[in-house]
Order: sequence, then structure tokens, then C-alpha cells
Amino acid sequence: MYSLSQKKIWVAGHRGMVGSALVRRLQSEDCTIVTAAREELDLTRQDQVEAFVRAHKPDALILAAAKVGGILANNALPADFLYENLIIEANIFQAAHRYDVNKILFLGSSCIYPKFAQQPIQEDSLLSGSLEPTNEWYAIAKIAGIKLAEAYRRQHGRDYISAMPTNLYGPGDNFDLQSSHVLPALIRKAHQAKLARSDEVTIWGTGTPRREFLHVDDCADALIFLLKNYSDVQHVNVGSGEDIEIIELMRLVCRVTEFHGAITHDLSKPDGTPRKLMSNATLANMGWKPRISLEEGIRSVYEWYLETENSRR
Ligand code: GFB
Repeated sequence: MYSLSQKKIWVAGHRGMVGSALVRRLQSEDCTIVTAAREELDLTRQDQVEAFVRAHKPDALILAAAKVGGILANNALPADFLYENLIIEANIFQAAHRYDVNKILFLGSSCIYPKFAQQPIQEDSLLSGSLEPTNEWYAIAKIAGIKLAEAYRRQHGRDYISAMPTNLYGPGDNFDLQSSHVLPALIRKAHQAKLARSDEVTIWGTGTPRREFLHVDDCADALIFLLKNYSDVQHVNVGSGEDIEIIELMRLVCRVTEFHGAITHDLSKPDGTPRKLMSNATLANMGWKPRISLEEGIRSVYEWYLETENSRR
């Protein structure tokens, strides 16, 4: 058991959806939260990362900083997704080891697994087959992060661990229709269709792929649970254990947003991997389970979306 009491915890990426949920969650712990504004620290610059770690000397850090995006952004910007994620990971692991930060929790993604991995996906299916082409750049950067954690543990005995969250959603998500993940896009599209009194709303692809979703507050809770209770080389899946077809997800979003028109398809857009439901047995066996149902989560995010709509304009 790793006690957070009186510890200094650096949340790298605290302005992002996951990072801000981690900060909210850590506020109920007896620890000091360290964060860095983007203007103060550019994580792609090795000298700046080293200077920051040397100056703040955190006891532990959670690496939630990453360049992220939905299926189209991943596909369109392969160099950005590969380079930025690799360099952030390399800088942080190296600086942490150099200045004796002995605990890191690295965050990956469910897209690290092979496109046709057996479902539900077990942690040990990593690197057992080819990746989904729409996000292989991001996936390779995240696999490198897992391997960095493993390598520093093996070579230097560091307590570096990795968690693989599934598709996340929640307050602070990106609602840009080109670069976002599916759930915020569907909420925004259904809401706009309702306001425009449109007869229809369009989803990308066939609607048949299945995805697993987890509310970011559940994810943050699972991550702090792992930080306290887990220390091993094997990365751990963080998911809800349930998946849903994209077309069903759209129906659910339409119900929540009260949009009653038809659902049409833009078949020029990619489907991506057919299914990626992760096994959540490792976390369940340790005694952790999610609390927020998908419908409840979508309702609360829709409320957040409406409350913050003006500030996004
Ligand atoms: O969430 P998403 O963009 O990414 O798309 P992935 C999931 C599914 O929703 C795909 C469909 O089958 C999309 O075609 N979809 C339907 C839509 N309508 C829309 C829409 O309006 N917007 C979007 N974005 N999708 C990402 C990876 O894969 O998952 C990342 O690209 C990361 O690397 C993330 O791992 C968790 O689930 O396919």
C-alpha cells in the first residue's frame, strides 16, 4: 500500500479532462497537488521538464498529459500524435528517474491492443497482433510509455506503473466536431439538431462498431486506487466492463437530449476497430468497481454542456 498522506503529487496534464478529474479526486486526500501551467512548462522540452522536477521534487507523479483526439484527428495528424506523446513520455520518465521521483502512474489507452484482440481484452494481449490503422501512431506512442515504465522498473527498480483507460467522457471534454471522440460529438450533434428543429442527425460510419465508456470521475477514482494499491510490471485495464453499439449510443443520446428525429450515416467516415471491450477483471479482483452508469453519466455531461455552452462560443 502506497500512502498519499503528506505526499507531493504532480498531476501532469491537469487542465485536460482526465487531469482535472484527478485533481478533483486528489482534493479529498491528505496530499499536496503540484501542477504546472502550460506557459510555465512545455512538456515537449527536456530542459524545462528537468528544471521543473528538480525544483518541485514531487514524491509521485501521474502522467495524464497527452495529445488526444477522436478517430479523425488520430488519422489526420499521425506525426503530431506520435511525436508529441513520445517526447512528453520520454522527458517525464527520464527527469523523474534522474531526480529520484520513485512513483509514476502512466496513462495509456485501450487502443494499444491489437485490432482483432479476443474480447474482452486481457492485459496480456498487448503486442499479440496488428494495431487498428486509424490510431496506430497514438497507440505506438502509448505502448512506448508502458515500456518506459517497465524498463525503469526493470533496470532501476523504480515503482512505475501503467493504467489503460477505456474511452472516457465527462466534464471538460472536447466538443469540437472534427477532433473530438464520439460521445461529446453525438451530444453536440443531437443538441444542435434539436435547436435547429432538424428532422435528422448524422453519425459517422455504419454505427455497428461497439465501444466501452467510462465516466472520467470513475476513471480518476480507479487511478488513485491503483496508485495506492498496485505495484507491478503488468499494466492494468480501467474500464466499465460493458460496451454498446454506436447506433445504440446515439439513440441513448437522443433520448437524453430529447431529439426525436431520424439517425442517418456518413459512410465516408471510418468505423475504426469493430470492438474494444476490455476485461476489467484485474481491478474488480482488487475490489474496485465503477459507480456512474452510462445513462446517468451522459445526463450529467449534457447538463455540463448546457451550463458551459456560452463560454465555448
Ligand atoms: O471515439 P472515436 O472518435 O474513436 O469513434 P475510436 C468511435 C466510433 O464512433 C467510430 C463513430 O466507429 C466512429 O466512426 N462515430 C460516429 C463518431 N459518429 C461519430 C462522430 O460524430 N464523431 C466521432 N469522433 N466518432 C479512438 C482513438 O478511437 O479512441 C484514440 O482514435 C483513443 O486513439 C480513443 O484510443 C479512446 O474509439 O475509434
